[in-house]
Amino acid sequence: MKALLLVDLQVDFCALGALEVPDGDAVIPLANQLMPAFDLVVATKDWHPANHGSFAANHPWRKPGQVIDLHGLPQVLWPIHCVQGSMGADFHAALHQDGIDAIIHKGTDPEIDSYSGFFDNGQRQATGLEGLLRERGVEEVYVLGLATDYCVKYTVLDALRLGFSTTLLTDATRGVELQAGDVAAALRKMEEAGAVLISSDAISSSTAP
Ligand code: VGL
Ligand code: ZN
Repeated sequence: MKALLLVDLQVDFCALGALEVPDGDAVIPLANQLMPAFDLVVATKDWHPANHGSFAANHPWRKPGQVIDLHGLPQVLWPIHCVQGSMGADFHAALHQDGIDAIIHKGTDPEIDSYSGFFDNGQRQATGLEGLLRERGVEEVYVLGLATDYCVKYTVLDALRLGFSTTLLTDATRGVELQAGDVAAALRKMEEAGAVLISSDAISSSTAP
């Protein structure tokens, strides 16, 4: 069984969003096109409480982009984004939500961030994504979404670590690129860990009727 993982296709990561990923909107039509080719489609949502520790605004005199120690883990500080129930946390309006079989929420604990769709950044709490995939007999996962150098990267690395055969759809992901070269480094790291990197047209054409 093959699953498609849609990582954080939310308003705040798209154009004019609070944590805008450059050209992030470009992945939405690709997600829509790919969904019907999979047995299972799971979407993750970054889903933070307003007091989340990853928000610079929750730390006096801190600014987005700075790194702090958050309960023992290095934490990049971000603008307030994807607050539970806010419009910024909604899926992008053009995403075909009918094609989504399950939604996994992450980043709900104010004390720790969760870039991966599988576990928090300390690998302490599972989100339920692994259980869902195992229950449905999924062995292969295909990943797309936002952002390449954060949530996509850690989702891919965890999927590989858990033994899923993992493919990144490179044209259907965009990065934050806080530092120049972050996206290239993330791609390299995923490939070194065993991910297959392909362009999404390889899927659409091989599964077309
Ligand atoms: C993300 C930064 C903070 C992501 C989420 O989806 O990549 N990045 N929260
Ligand atoms: Zn976040």
